[in-house]
This record gives sequence, structure tokens and C-alpha cells, in this order.
Amino acid sequence: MAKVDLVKAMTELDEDLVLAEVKAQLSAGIPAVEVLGQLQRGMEAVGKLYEAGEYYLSELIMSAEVFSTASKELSDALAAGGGSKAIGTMVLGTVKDDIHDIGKNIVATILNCNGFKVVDVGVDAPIAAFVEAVKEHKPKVVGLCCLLTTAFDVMKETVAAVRGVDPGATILVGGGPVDETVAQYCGADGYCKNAYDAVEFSKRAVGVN
Ligand code: B12
Repeated sequence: MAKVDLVKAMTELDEDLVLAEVKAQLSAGIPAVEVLGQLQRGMEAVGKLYEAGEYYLSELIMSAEVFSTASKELSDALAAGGGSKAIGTMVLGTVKDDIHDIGKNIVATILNCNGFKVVDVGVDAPIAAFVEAVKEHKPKVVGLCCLLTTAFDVMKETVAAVRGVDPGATILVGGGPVDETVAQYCGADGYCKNAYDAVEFSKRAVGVN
């Protein structure tokens, strides 16, 4: 039987094939994190096709649906790596004007599985929502998710507002187009390229190795 290319199946939005291959890879003992990585590369390819004008908004919406369905298959396997002891709190949200939430939800799931209580302020979250959550929950770590370059400025304002309330909190940023330069521009303490880096960074922030 020919080997299925999961990245290609995700890029081509072939939901049945994606689901079947995710199940097959998990049954074959491939780590969930590796399967997730392939799905994510497929999503990046979808984004590039959209940028090139080959895919339209309908395909972006479809990609989100396929990804969400497939990642439900992965959630138990991803959760299996975690412990149960709470080691810290993270306030997490997607910044104002941005409604992308797939990556944020993965970060929330994986941090949760690794002992963090995650307070999710949702998507298109006003600066005040982050500020109020920080006042109420006093998190050691605050995570801002942003996938739109047009929302970098509001992310910068959000970082400044959170610092105003709690200068000691570690602020992390992430999401497709975010990188180290963007983190510096926004005045954040760090950038993480994926949810596992976010766990490592957050653990260091709360003094756990
Ligand atoms: C799916 C998708 C959508 C879906 C979102 C559905 C949903 N529920 O989230 C829908 C169809 C709604 C959508 C809408 C739009 N989208 Co869109 N979308 C995408 C797409 C294809 C995939 C994003 C995704 O989910 N990736 C998979 C996840 C798992 O990856 P991730 O988010 O990067 O998350 C990982 C890491 O980044 C990190 N991470 C994520 N968040 C955080 C947070 C913290 C704190 C940390 C530490 C780490 C971290 O960990 C995650 C897991 O490892 C991207 C393409 C791309 N390359 O990103 C475009 C993309 C982001 N979209 C884009 C655009 C333009 C739009 C629209 C403006 C389109 C339109 N004309 O309406 C709207 C914007 C709506 C709005 N106001 O927000 C552009 C943005 C371009 C830019 N330069 O800003 C992109 C890059 C596509 C492109 N190449 O043109 N989109």
C-alpha cells in the first residue's frame, strides 16, 4: 500500500484521508507531537496557497475544520504526556481584532497537560480582558497569540498594559507570523514557535525544570 503523505492530504483538505492517516500513525506508535507537526505543516501550506491566490477564504475555513477534527483524535494522546500537579497559572488569549484560535487552543491543552492552570480569555480579546484576568488570577506567565501582522500593534499595547498591572509576569507571544523580532517589538519576554517550547519557557518562568 502506498504511504500516505499527511502534509499533502492536509494541504489538499482531504478530510477522510487526513483522519484515516492520523489514526493509522497513532496506531503505528508515531508520537502525537510528530503527527501534530505534520498537520501544522499542512496548515502552513494552506496559508501559502491562500497568499498566492490559489485558495480562497472558503479553503481557509475548511482547513480549520479539518485541522480541528483531526486534532480531536490527537487530544488524548497529547494529554497522556502530562502530569496532574499544578505548577503555575497562565493567562492566555488571542489579541484584539484576531479570531484565530486553533494554535491558542493547542497551547492551552498542552500547557494544561504539563501542569499549568490556563485561564483562557478567548479570541479578539480586548486589552481590558487580559488586564482583568491578570489582576484576578495573578499568573506567573501571560501568553498572547496573534496571527495577523495588522494586530502586532495591539499586541504591543496589550504587553504594555499587562506590564503596568504586573511588572513581574513573564509575557510570551506566539502564532504563525510572530518571531523573535516581533517579540522584541512588542516588549515581550519571549517568543515560542510551538506549544512545546511554550511549556519549556513557562516552566523556566515558574522555576521548574
Ligand atoms: C485556519 C486559518 C484561518 C481560519 C481560523 C479558524 C480558527 N478557528 O482559528 C479563518 C478562516 C477563520 C481565518 C480567517 C482569517 N485569516 Co487566517 N489563516 C488560517 C491559517 C491557514 C492557519 C492558522 C492555524 O490555525 N494554524 C495551525 C496552528 C496550530 O498553528 P499556529 O496558530 O501557528 O499555532 C502554533 C504556534 O504558532 C504556537 N502558538 C500559537 N499561539 C501561541 C501563543 C503563545 C503565547 C505561544 C507561546 C505560542 C503560540 O503554538 C501553536 C501550536 O504549536 C493561516 C496560515 C498560517 N500559516 O498560519 C491563515 C492566516 C493566519 N490568515 C490570514 C488572513 C489574512 C486571514 C483573514 C484576514 C482572511 C480574510 N480575508 O478574512 C481572516 C482574519 C479574521 C480575523 N479577524 O482574525 C493570513 C494572515 C496574514 C498576515 N500577514 O497577517 C494567514 C497567515 C494566511 C496567509 N498566508 O495569508 N484564518
